[in-house]
Amino acid sequence: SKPAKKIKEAVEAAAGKVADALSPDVPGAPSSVPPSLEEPTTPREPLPPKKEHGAPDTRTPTGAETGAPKESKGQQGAYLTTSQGARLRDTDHSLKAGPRGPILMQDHHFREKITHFDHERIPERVVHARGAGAHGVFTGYGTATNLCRAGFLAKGKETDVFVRFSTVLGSRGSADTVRDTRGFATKFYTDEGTFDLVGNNIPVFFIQDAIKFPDIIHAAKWHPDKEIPQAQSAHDTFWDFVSLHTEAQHHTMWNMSDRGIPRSYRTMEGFGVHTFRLVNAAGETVLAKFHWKPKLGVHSLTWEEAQLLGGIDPDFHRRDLYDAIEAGAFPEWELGIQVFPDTDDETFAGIDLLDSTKIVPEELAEVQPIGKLVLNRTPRNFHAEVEQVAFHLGNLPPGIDVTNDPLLQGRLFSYLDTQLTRLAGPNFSQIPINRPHAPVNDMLRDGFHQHAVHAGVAPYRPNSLDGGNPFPAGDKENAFLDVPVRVAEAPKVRANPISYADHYSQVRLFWLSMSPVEKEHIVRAYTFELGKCYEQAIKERQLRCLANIDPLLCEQVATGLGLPVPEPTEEFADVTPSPALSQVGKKWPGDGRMVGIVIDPDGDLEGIPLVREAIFAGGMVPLLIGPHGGMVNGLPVQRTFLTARSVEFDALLLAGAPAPAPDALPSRDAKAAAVATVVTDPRVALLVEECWRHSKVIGGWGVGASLLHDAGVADTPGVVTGGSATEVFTQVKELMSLHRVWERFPSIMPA
Ligand code: HDD
Repeated sequence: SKPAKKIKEAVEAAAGKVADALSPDVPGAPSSVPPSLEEPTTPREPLPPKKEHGAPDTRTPTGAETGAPKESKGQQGAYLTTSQGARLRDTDHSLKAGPRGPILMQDHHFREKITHFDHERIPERVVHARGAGAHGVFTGYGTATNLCRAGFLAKGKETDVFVRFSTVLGSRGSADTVRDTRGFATKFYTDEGTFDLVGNNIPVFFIQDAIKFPDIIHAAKWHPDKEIPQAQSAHDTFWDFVSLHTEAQHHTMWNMSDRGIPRSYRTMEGFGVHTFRLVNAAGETVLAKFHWKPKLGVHSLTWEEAQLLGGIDPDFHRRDLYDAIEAGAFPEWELGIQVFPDTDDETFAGIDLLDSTKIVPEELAEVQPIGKLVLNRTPRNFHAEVEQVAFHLGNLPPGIDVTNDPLLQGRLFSYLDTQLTRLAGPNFSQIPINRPHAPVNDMLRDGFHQHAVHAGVAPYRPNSLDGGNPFPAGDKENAFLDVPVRVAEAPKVRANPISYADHYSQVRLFWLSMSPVEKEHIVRAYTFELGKCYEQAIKERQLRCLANIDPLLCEQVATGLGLPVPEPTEEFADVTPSPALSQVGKKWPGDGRMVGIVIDPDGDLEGIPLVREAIFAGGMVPLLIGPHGGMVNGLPVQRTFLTARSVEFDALLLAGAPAPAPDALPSRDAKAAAVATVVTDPRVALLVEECWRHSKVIGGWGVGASLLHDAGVADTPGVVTGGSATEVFTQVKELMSLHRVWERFPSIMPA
């Protein structure tokens, strides 16, 4: 690898004039001399403002400051007022000409209340409309300081952050658990200016050039005539596009894998996707890709769970994030970087680092941890924080710069632009959640919703009236550095580099890196999604793409669709699988996982208090499921047989085997399920059946164990029946660290 570029001299030459102007003798000693004939070269006090320039220095607290203490969550003050502070006598009756008369135009309170309500909504994001957010803290490890001068990466340095997770395709009110990419956008409020790392849970993208973004989104969102389907990729226009525009095949395979249906935001990886350029204090540069690694590991739902949750709890991911934080199981990620030498061709191991449809396998470039993120505070007001937060890739601190990736370059335009409509004007960075924590001294003025009352008379440069302020900073003042990389002398063209034409090698790499059970899921996902398409030609065209990825994959999906298997049109690339891409086969902590415990008055409930303690001690949450609410034999019930559904639990314990209640779901289906499995309450039978099918760990003792024996599952992998309540849970906990009992998931795929 070539040595990193030395660019300090170039920068110093450019910044020399400024650095001289800000020589150390002068700052900190501003004078109040009147403007001279010359342009000031050193900062000094502006002229004193005219009296009428003075702005009110006290404000009515709005409660909108994000740093305000949690206690001020409720309404403020004892008395209701108008927006102008006048106390109100009545807000329940409009002012009318007599009790039966029409409303009077003069009812200002009525008009103010209704007008404001009429305008409560803002346009949803054009993509990533559905999301959830949380506050937290990032702590630098100091391991990146030799590569990157950004202060927030220094050892032990703590920086406030706000993270917004999202789905891409659905509207604001759509379900959380749909098959889709997830957004993972982080705002670091660093002392040197805000850094927005706007990434996804998938490290590659559908397109190589930002100019194609409207195309992929128009294809992937609902059909324009009927606005269906909502938040789905299982429809004709999506598959029409990705089968014609084959650079999308890599991202599509990730979508069809388990990564498309995460178990929780807490169990997702995050990726900055693009390659960035890092600059250290000596002005040396490297190229780097950002990775977020979740402490809990990467885990997913099963497809059936995801579908059930769409109806049972469309807010599943949002709820899971907030419940975990409020229970003290703070979600954690490590930020890591893959580092590459900043060579002229911007490639590594033959991989084009400017092509966002390619990864660099971790086996080729290790992910080096550089800091830790902990989310520890839920939003106080969803609209103020999660809805109004505005990310932008151009928000970079000194030490991190962009590259020429054409996807990144286009994003630099789009994110600023979109907020103008969404947040109604150019002053969105003054909204509390978007305010930098670094001091701001810009010359941006006026515009809709201007909240700042700017003093001074000279928001322009050069000036003499405001003492020449503000001055550009130089290297010594840690100014942002646009790395003076060489822009190739090349003709102006609408074209891609040759390397961008490889659309299949890394899709094959991903497929071959999967375990058998993950391959099985991918086959089922393609078969399901293409099975939902109407146009035969689209299915056949996508099969032709699969034929270029892997013959077994193609054959399996074609069989499921009942279509012939096409021949590949390209040679298979010779790729080395990357084990790091597989989610299966490791052990993980159980923080924040849900353990359902079925109890009934005739069950063996003696061990329950100890088991609950052990579950809490493991950082998990026990939920007692009883025949009715309130208490059962002195134990508090959190879910009833009516409100519980298996999808909420990561594991199930049975301390009882309640007899069928006469009023239990008197539907034919429920009765059939009970008969088909075992004689107990059909809703409990369904819990066991689904947990077993979804490869979750199940344990039982006493009559609970008998139920599992009667149901014929006691001797299957991941079902624990021997011993006391606490002995059963100890084994259950150990099995849960593998996430699921994948041996129970049928797969015909070879390893
Ligand atoms: Fe984007 C939002 C991630 C390509 C245009 N994008 C948005 C969000 C995330 C991403 C996480 C939600 C931010 C939030 O929570 O407010 N986008 C990505 C990633 C991409 C990507 C990882 C590729 C590597 N995006 C991309 C392109 C364009 C956009 C190529 C346009 C040319 N994205 C937008 C947008 C959004 C947005 C229209 C909608 C709302 C917003 O920006 O603030 O500007």
